[in-house]
Amino acid sequence: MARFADITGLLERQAIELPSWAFGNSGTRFKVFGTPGTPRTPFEKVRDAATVHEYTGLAPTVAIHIPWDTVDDYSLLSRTAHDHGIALGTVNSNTFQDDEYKFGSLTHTDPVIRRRAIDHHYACIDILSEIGARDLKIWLADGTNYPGQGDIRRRQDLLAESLRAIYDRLGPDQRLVLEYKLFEPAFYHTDVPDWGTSFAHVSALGDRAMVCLDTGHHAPGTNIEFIVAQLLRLGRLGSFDFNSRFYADDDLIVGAADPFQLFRILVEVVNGGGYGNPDVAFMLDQCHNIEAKIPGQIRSVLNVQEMTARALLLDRDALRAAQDSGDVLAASAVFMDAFYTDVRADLAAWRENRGLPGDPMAAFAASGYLDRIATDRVGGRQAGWGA
Ligand code: LRH
Ligand code: MN
Ligand code: MN
Repeated sequence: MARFADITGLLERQAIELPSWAFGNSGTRFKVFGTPGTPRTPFEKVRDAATVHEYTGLAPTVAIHIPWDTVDDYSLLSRTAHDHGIALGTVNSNTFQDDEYKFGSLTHTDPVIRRRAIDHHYACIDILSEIGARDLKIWLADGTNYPGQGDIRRRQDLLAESLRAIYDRLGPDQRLVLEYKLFEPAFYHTDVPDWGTSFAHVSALGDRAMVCLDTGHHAPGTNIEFIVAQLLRLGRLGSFDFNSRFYADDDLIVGAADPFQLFRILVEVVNGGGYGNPDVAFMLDQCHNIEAKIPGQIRSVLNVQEMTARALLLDRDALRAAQDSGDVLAASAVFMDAFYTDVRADLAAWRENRGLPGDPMAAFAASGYLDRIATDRVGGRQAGWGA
């Protein structure tokens, strides 16, 4: 196995984008529990995201979601991020909470509604230009609940047309990233349900259109690392939305439900040249419904870092030799050795060498930040739904 000292240079390259909505209150359709100190504005969300970076050195950018993070002055939001040591990243569009999109947005049969949805994406591209970020991420709630409710084929054609209009509006340094999701809120069919559909659309658009893989958006038992390998092979893996799930789109802390799956995914990322590669953005897409949000995000980026370190430590030469000689058990042993390697002490020492706290969770807890925001911020709002 590689030694930890051999991978420290690679670890330096890790950057994980945080979702602004992780810092706001969120919940299920049964209850949204309020948390003292919840950000009241996008500026306060940015401040909290910067705190995660301050303690971990892992999260230099924060994604925004429009209209949840609508502000009068995006340059000011961007400057605020810079003042706190981070930058704004991906702009997420949102056509899933307005009444007019009840039957679809980019796939709607009414050209007036489709136009409105396209215009929303144009507004997002303008924000992207203003903040100097690269990626427009599109996730659509479009779909139907009942067989016969919509014309599946026609909706694909309308989607292709709408995406073309959006893609053609991008600047030369901007990308369109299309996220897929198997189901929810539509329960019968979703217009972009899987990687193949996303791949078909982005391939038709052009080189700057990519697929976003949200780890929570598959059927149970799906071999996600296979999809990772395939998309990297095809040069279309644009980004990850990391989170973990037990049942549906749970949006739990990445690496919490199935650390081994996260390891397997990261092994494929490294194998396929996706690690340290600016074309493949690592992002979180999570909500912290019952746990504290900032430490929830700190825990999450640390989980990704730990599994990345283990994936980088994998003895690829030994693995290849075992694979090529048909030694199934030796191959499995090499693979599992890397997975079971406890890298926490090495990572702590490495952090301290870089002037970061060896234990970011403990250092943050001792900082008093949560008490301060609970006192200073009164009247926080929900992260997204209804915000
Ligand atoms: C959809 C999704 C998508 C949205 C986010 C809030 O389930 O994963 O990425 O933008 O949740
Ligand atoms: Mn997502
Ligand atoms: Mn999701």
